[in-house]
Amino acid sequence: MRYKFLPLFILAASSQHVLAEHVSLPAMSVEGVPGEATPYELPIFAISSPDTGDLVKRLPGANVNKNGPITSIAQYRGLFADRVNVLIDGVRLNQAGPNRMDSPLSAIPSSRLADVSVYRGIAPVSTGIETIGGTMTANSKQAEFTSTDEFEFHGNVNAGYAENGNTRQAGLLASIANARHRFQVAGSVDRGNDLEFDGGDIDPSKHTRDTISLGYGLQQNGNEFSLDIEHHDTGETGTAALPMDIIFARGEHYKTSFDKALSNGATVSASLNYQDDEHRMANYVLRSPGMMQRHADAEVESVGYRFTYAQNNWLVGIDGDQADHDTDIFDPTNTMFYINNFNDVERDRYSAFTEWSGNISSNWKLQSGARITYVQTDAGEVDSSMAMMNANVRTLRDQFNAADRSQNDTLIDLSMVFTHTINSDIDLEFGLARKQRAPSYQERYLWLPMQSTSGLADGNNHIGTIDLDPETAYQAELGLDWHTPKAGVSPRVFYHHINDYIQGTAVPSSNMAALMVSNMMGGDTTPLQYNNVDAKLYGVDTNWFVSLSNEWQLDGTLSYVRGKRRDTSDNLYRIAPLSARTMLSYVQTNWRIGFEAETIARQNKVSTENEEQKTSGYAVFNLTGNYQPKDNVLITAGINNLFDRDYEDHLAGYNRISDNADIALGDRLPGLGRSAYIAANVSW
Ligand SMILES: [Cu+2]
Repeated sequence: MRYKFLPLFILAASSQHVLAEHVSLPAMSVEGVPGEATPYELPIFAISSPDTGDLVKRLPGANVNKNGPITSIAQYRGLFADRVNVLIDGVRLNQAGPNRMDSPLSAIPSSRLADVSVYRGIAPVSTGIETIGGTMTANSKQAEFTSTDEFEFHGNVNAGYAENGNTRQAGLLASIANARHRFQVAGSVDRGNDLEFDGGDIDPSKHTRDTISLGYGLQQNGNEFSLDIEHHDTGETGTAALPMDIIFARGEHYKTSFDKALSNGATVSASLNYQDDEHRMANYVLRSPGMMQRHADAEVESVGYRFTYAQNNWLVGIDGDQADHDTDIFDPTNTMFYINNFNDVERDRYSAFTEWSGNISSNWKLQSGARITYVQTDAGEVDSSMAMMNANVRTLRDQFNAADRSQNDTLIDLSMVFTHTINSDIDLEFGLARKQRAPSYQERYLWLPMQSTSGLADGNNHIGTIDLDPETAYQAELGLDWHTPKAGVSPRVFYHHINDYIQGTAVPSSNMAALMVSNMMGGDTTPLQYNNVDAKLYGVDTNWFVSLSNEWQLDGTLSYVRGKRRDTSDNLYRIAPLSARTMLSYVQTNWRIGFEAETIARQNKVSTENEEQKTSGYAVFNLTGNYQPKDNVLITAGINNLFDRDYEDHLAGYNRISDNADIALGDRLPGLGRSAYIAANVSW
């Protein structure tokens, strides 16, 4: 059962009917609202953007760091990038790009999306390895088995247009299935020109992306087998907050899984996935290069696996993955030039977990888990053509190549979440956890001062520290779910105490070679070096709804997080400001209109270490409507940023383009201007 706020409940019921395959419309009576489900799933919304990140932003406590139109990096309660475990169709993807240009959320276009969700608060250990910043999931639409031997043809097609950037998107799912076999094909096309704001154009912010996938499923006597192959291809796409733009990011993902129900009531599951991705980025195709033309070629190859055994209240499993990364930088005007940015980098994880969940008394529930993980990282020797002429590059290269680059970490995660039912309307939740994360390969192996920083986009050159320690977070959570048919609210208060938090700190003056090279590479005289520091994050987030009458509904979310260093008086970098979404809806059986306010506070608690700029508060208003002329047809339309408000999203990066006529170099990138959109969704 899902906790849908009343207006959204109806919207979700109607749109899900359209989105799901041949499922009869759920009854619309609302008698008692079930408690909040785990994970908290977002009712599917009018899709006005190709970016799944724009839906993630609607989850309580969640936000996205946006380095480009389809390069959203998930943020949850102030932690982002490698700290948040994002599962796309159940798989944690690795990124070819050392700056997350191919972020996990970019792998799933909104036109193919079935749902996005977040495990609110402490993520169960079974949801992944390294879940220090929680777990989010995004799943694509899947065809279903039918109930007879007869093969049936079903499908879903949707297409949308948004005025801003002349954005076009379409997605398709078609299937032939009976009760035993399921064949499906899915695909999508996304195109968009440079986006506009009240003061001009955001250059470059065009995007292009195609995906296609083939899937087969077999079910028989309680056993289920599936095989999916996905090809995705992002073409020239702007990332104005980063030093280069995407030329392409493409590859194949393979996934197979097998589930078997045993006669003793247990279930065994096994899955295996493989990905092979390649990526090129350049600073001279979608922007003018300034002094130096550069492009970089990056690739990742990875294998992941998972076996679980579930019986009664117990779940035990082993899982892991192994990833190989390479990135090289070139100069198109000088074939002799090269830099091994990352050479033959490996990051392998081996993990085992156990989880127990169930009732410990009539009104107390417990979900508890423990996980142990062994992380092994290593990097090959590096070189650069610059080492011949430049003694400092030579020094950094020789130091790196002489160092012991092979590193091992053992991580232990523990979690306990108690839910206490006070009465049918009120649940209390209390959780405690210890979660760990091993350093990323960028944090360890970035040997030359550069900006390959997993999408930080702070403009600072960074260098790695090979022997960094893992981060250890102690997390506490207190929550309330109050839910009646007429109103509901589910606030959560949280505190994270993080030891050895990994953050760039000033490169010491003793490291002359790094300081000199940093000055040469983009003129950053104050580069940062990844270091273990101490941090804390705390805050509150909630969703809520009130049904004012049969037709008028009010609902929203509110998210607040404060992130601070504990070893200095500084703040953490790129923390979402206090944000609220409030929607007033008028709901009828087959149509609905909503008026939404996004109110965002200023962010003046910024990181001095990362030279972060403050932002002002603002409010943006959106108008949205749905109309369902027939059971299987849904039309959505609306206008985002109705009053064409000019604003700066604190989580957008800074403009890195010197030849942008409308935005100064180093200014924060503006939020999108007004955009009217329309989309249609048809199922059969
Ligand atoms: Cu890239």
